[in-house]
Amino acid sequence: MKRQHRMILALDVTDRNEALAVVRDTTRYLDAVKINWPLVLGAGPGIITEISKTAPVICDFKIADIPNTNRLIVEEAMRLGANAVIAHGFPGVDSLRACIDAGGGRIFVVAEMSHPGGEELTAPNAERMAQMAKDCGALGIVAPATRPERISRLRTVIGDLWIISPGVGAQGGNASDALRAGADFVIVGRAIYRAEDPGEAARKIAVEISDYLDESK
Ligand code: OMP
Repeated sequence: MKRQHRMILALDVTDRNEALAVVRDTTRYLDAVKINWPLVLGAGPGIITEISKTAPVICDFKIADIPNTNRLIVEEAMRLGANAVIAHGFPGVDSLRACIDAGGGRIFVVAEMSHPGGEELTAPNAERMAQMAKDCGALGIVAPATRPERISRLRTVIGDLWIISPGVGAQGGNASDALRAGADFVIVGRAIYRAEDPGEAARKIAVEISDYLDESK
C-alpha cells in the first residue's frame, strides 16, 4: 500500500456487483479499499481476493479476541489477499502482538473511534492504545477525522506510524482538516458509494486532497 492519493474507500455495501462497480469507478483516486463485515457477509470472503487484484485491501475486522483467535483471523485475512487488517487494542498487549506477528506488522490499531460514542471509552484510552500500537510494531492507528485535534494529539504519541482517519463526509469530518491535523490517509464510505455518481464523488474529494497537498508544500 502506497501513500499517494491519501484516500481509502470504505466499501460498506453488501452486494458483490455493486461493490465491484464502485471499485471500478473510484480505484484511480484511492490507495486502498477497506472491506468490513457488511461486504464479507453479503458477498462472501472471496470478495477480498477479488478486490485485492485491483487495489490493496484493508480488512476492517476490528479484531478483539484472545491471541489464538486473533492470529487465526489475521492469517485467514492475509491468505485471502488482505494487505492489512484493523484490530482493537483493548483486549491487551498479548492479543495485539498475536495480530502483528500473524500479519507481519501490517496491522492498524483502533485508537479513538469517530462516532459520538467514541468519546465515552475510546477517547479516554486513545493515547494508551496508540502507545501500544507503537510499542508492538503496528503499521499505524485509526484516529477520528471528526475530531482533528485528536489526530494531532495522537500523532505526538506515535511518531511516524501511519494514521488512517474515518469520519469524512457522512460523519461530518472533512479530508483537508484531517490531513492538516496529521492523518496520512482519510477513509471515506457513504459520501462515495451512496453518491449518484461514486466516481465523481471520489474525484471531488481527490481534488480537495490535492489542493491541500499543493498548499502545504
Ligand atoms: P462512512 O461514515 O460511511 O464514511 O464510513 C466510515 C468507515 O470507517 C466505516 O467502514 C466504519 O466502519 C469505519 N470506521 C469509522 O467510521 N469510525 C472508526 O472510528 C473506525 C472505523 C474504522 O476502523 O475504519
